[in-house]
Amino acid sequence: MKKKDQAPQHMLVARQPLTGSRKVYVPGTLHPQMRVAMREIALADTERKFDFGFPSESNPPVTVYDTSGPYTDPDIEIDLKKGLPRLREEWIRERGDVEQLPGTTSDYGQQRAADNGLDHLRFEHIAAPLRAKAGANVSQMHYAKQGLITPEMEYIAIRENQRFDELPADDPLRAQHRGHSFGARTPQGPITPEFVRQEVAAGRAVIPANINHPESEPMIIGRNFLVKINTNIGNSAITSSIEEEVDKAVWSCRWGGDTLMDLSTGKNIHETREWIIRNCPVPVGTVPLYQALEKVNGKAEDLTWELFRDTLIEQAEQGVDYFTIHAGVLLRYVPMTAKRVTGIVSRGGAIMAKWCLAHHQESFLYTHFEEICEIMKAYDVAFSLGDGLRPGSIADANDEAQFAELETLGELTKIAWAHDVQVMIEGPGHVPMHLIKENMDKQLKECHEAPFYTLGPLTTDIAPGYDHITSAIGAAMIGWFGTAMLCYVTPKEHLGLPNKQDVKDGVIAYKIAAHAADLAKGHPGAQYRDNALSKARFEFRWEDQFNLSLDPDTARDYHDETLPAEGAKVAHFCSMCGPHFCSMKITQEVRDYAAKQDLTANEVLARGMVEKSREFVAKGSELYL
Ligand code: IRN
Ligand code: FE2
Repeated sequence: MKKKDQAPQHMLVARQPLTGSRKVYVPGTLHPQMRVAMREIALADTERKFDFGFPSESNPPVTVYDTSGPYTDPDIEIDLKKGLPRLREEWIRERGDVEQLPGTTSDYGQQRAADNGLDHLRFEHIAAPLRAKAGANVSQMHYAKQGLITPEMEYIAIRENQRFDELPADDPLRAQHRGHSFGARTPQGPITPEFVRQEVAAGRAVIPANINHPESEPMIIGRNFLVKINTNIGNSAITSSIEEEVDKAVWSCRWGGDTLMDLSTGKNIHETREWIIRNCPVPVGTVPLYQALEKVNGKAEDLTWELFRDTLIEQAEQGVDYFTIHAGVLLRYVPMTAKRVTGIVSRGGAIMAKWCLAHHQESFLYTHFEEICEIMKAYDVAFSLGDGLRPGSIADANDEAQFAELETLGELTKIAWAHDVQVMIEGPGHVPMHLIKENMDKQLKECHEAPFYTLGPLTTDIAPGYDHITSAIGAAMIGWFGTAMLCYVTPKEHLGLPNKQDVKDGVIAYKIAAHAADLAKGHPGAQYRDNALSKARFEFRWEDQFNLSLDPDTARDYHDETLPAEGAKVAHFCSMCGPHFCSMKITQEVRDYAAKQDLTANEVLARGMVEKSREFVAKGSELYL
């Protein structure tokens, strides 16, 4: 047996907290047994290096949203063969509307593993899956519409607030710009559990929370909340092992991935997914059509509704939280793509287009949509209605095929909502900047404000190797306009399967886009971290500047490349300008000097007092440490 196929029992996943950070837990009020995980970044005191008699002041820690799960809590033991602690299991059972199925989640998978001689890939502790009792609907939307605030909803409210609501009103770091939210109802005060409930009931937000994925920490996708990012991982037939995929999953959560899609298409699809779901602290999505296609050996025309249905149930029982379903690719839309530069670039879209043409029939995803809803509500799987006709090039952006499909997705949204099934809508693709806004406006209108979830969009086609950047530009814009979740793109897009470094680069690029959008929307609390980091930067608290950043390791490495000495971490300059040209150092000296003289800094500059400035220069050079 090849080494590659060995079970990842002793796999090394990143376990240590991010530097300067520790895990903190905030208890619930409605549900006091609940503990909401967050990350707290400790900061150093502000010390005045100039001898003007100013006292040092302390800087309280900054709390930030944390997607890394139990991996960054050194007190929690993790065994990848057993999976993560089952955080939501009790909440789910206490609702009294589920039953345990006979057998294990993965009778199918276990059998397949045995047949293929892959016994070592069997997951050790698979609980029997849960399903809604006959006639019950276990979706968060169903509960929300009934007026019920679930523990998941309270968890989310606390999590979104990031303890910002606990800060004193006069905390100077709370100062923020007003923001412009293009009609989103970005709350100005703290987010309440009741607000979460209302947004889910109205279909404006989605909580992906399959009852068979109790390991995941509740999160919300909606334009009145923090903008989220999705990461894609998954092996293909050609490369990558289970071990690498689980490692990438944990890695993407570490850097801020809010949800994760397993897009595996190769062998061992079921086993790979089992390992990922059991060890994943964020919701997991899939495109079930990929596995269905594997089952018919890649022949799209051999797909049937029955085979697809069984695949949905198999994955729902395993705990997949949302399904990309390309139900908007209708037979009559396929010819609209004929004159495109890049035709159909969606894998799922292309498979369905081929099926429709081969049978000259309407897509079974469309004709059986109500039956799909029945499956979704028995496990609380959310729809992510796929954009099978998204543009794959700048030339094809906003064309007839794309918008025809969007209209159909709006029609399907209404059907899903009638079943109390949660829905988000997938969007493009490749779109130049001036055509982006139209996408958001049309989506809100056609899809009745269901959350938009977009792939980028890439704002130009000419930078393969850098498509995390071409797309983060579009993602920041569309996030600002109201997109709820941004699907990351890695530097390997169009070129190959991403490795760990690509995953991290993609995540960070998208965290930047999402946060930039939160700032522009005026999301309460978003600017606090910028204020804290800028203060640290201005005060030459280098470690704090690193630790408050999205990627402390890279920030530190870059700094240390030129100034590796420990002493440089308190120095009042960096190698960019050197000691004598640091604008921030000079500004601080001006301020301190002025305060000493009882003048404002402006007055010092405006008066141009020759004598004073001579004295200042002389004194400054003496004072510099
Ligand atoms: C997101 C928005 N539009 C597409 N996506 C993602 O693309 C989707 O969530 C899934 O991860 C992947 C599906 O790709 P195909 O099958 O449409 O190419
Ligand atoms: Fe593309």
